[in-house]
Amino acid sequence: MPWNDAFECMPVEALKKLQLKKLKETVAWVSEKVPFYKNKFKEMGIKAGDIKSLEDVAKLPFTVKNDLRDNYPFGLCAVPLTEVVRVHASSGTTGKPITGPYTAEDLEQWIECMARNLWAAGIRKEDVVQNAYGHGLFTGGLGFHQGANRIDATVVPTSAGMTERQITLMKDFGTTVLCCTPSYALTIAEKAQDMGVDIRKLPLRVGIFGAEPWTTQMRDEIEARMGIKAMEAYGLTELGGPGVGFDCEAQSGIHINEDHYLAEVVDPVTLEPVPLGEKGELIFTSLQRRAMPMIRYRTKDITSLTREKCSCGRTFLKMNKVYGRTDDMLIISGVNVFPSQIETVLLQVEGVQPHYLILVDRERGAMDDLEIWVEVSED
Ligand code: DLL
Repeated sequence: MPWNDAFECMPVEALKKLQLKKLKETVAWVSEKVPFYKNKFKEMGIKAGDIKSLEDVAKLPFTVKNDLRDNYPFGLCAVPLTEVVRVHASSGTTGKPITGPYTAEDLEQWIECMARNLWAAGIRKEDVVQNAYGHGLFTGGLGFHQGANRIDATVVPTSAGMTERQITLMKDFGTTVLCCTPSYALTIAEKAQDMGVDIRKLPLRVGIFGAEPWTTQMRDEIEARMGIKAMEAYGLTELGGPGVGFDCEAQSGIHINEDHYLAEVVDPVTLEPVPLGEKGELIFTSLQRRAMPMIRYRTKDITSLTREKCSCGRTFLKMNKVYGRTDDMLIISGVNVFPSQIETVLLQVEGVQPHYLILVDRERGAMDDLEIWVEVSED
């Protein structure tokens, strides 16, 4: 049974009606409160009343990371700072960070979404949750902390790093759940091996991993090495951090919290919507966030959406694993290549560790040289 079946299992028609109501409210809210959107809507001749169906979202302008940078720190806020109770941020690769402000209601919504994520991974009051996501401006640490609190589990906020200590505490405290990035999970697994600790023999039974792209091959690797079930968390600072999507026991896609986020996939070049099932760039409109709502935010994440009936009973759309980012894509001799495709092939080779380096050399003019350096296992 989901954490909140009234929403998570809502019949699709009712869910769409709810989304439309919330979309209208959000559009009205930003056109009144955020000069950036007010001006954009004016330029494009859009009025809040023009939104009559969910498809009308396509009439709205996109928002991109640069819009957040240009309006740093609080230019896109729809409320005065006195109404903001928390600010998270993510470091951009260049220049100013991206800010993520929350009102008290936004925080409550986030906690609810995180509780759904943890609950779907089978976490209950009896669990000991070692939270090795970074605590601080990054949304992972506090997001998981509050979600685990909401379901009354025991939280151990180790934060990321000090890997030996992670393993010692995992043993001493009888940790049953590990939350961290998938790459850090592998670092922990390797360190445990060096320390002569067999994680598979510890009480650890599930991990909730996210914050970076990882393939199903990597998930299998983590599950085998740690003897756990590896579950997923997806989200981004601009939309409130983790809690945008999570996978369930079926592990067949990431359910999007559709009562809070309206998802679309568009062709990254033409920006035209693509049908369900086709790959493209994932776009989100927040439906309830009030401090800094986002209209058609371009995530740059490449994936596809499906609305198949899920064995868990949830009706929420599922997104496939993030295939790559439009900005990670390499073009090798004219062919689009994502690092995840290389990873999928590498991890089928026996003796290869999931650590690799991709070198693209263009010194030979028209010919691209692609070299892959891999790490091999000790034996
Ligand atoms: O990574 C929030 C988060 C924390 C998600 C903990 C999950 C767990 P940012 O630092 O703003 O926020 O980075 C967001 O990370 O656009 C994706 O490219 C990537 N990402 C996040 N989750 C996943 C995932 C957090 N499950 C960016 N799979 C996003 C693939 C992911 N990529």
